Amino acid sequence: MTAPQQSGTGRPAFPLAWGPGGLDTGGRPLVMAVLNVTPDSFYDGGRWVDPAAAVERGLQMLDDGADMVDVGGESTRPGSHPVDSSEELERVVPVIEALHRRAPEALISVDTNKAEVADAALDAGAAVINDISGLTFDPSMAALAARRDAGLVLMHIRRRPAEMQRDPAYADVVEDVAAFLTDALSRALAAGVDEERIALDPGIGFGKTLEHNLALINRLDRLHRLGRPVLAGLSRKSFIGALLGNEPGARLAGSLGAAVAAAVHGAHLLRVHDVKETVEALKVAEAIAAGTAPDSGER
Ligand code: HH2
Repeated sequence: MTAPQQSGTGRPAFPLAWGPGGLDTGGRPLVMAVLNVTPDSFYDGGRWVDPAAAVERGLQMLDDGADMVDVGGESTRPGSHPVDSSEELERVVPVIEALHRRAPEALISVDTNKAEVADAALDAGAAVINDISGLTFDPSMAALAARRDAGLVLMHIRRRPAEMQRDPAYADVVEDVAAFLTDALSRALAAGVDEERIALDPGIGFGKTLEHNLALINRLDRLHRLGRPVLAGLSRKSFIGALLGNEPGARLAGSLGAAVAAAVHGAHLLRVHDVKETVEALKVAEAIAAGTAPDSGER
């Protein structure tokens, strides 16, 4: 096996076959833009429930430099309960369809843990399934991802969102999450999903204390041993509020600090609400880590 290429911040680059040309995980972390078409997401809930507004928001985030847009129709914030698949379908399908029509080359993922919703989202133009349950909530998800040749994010979660923040405990959070993701990856491969279509995510905030979240972000590089790109969702999450004593609306600076730290510690992709600001922060961090500007010429 040839050694994977290293980026400026020392991440090994793994091939990621999402979209027609695949994604380059060898440069600065790629940006997955969050587009929640829900009434109750912890930060953008209620803002994009009108499908036309959601589509404009998606196009704006692509213009701002997003590498892909992640459309979600069910909040999985701590304490949340699942919505019916019919409701989730009604929320996400029209938005994915219209976004795909307006920007046919854009890479779209669907944030769902239900195979039925994922299937319809793929028909509507999504190419990636972002499953926050790491294939544990819906027994048909792995086979669906394989049959549809979809990209797949496998995320770690402990229990269900409704009860995940009740006394989270691990023997060793970094090793326990790595073991969960190793298992999820094996199940995906056994179902026939192409390895190059899979990314892994430690699930920041999903059944974790502040200490657990910090340890996981600090050791994102541990997941490189699984041989797949690492995605992290840190944007405006409560661990930032716990550190700064502020509400989601005031967590932009904290989120940018977290994004840069995650890049340094090994994230290949970041799931964010604030695309333009994050892309700029990552470009600067990456250039400094590489010690050279991506194009020549001093400014
Ligand atoms: N976090 C959220 C939702 N989906 N997917 C991945 N892969 N990783 C994450 O960390 C992640 C995720 C929660 O954030 P958000 O979508 O903004 O909120 P809500 O669940 O309230 O809709």
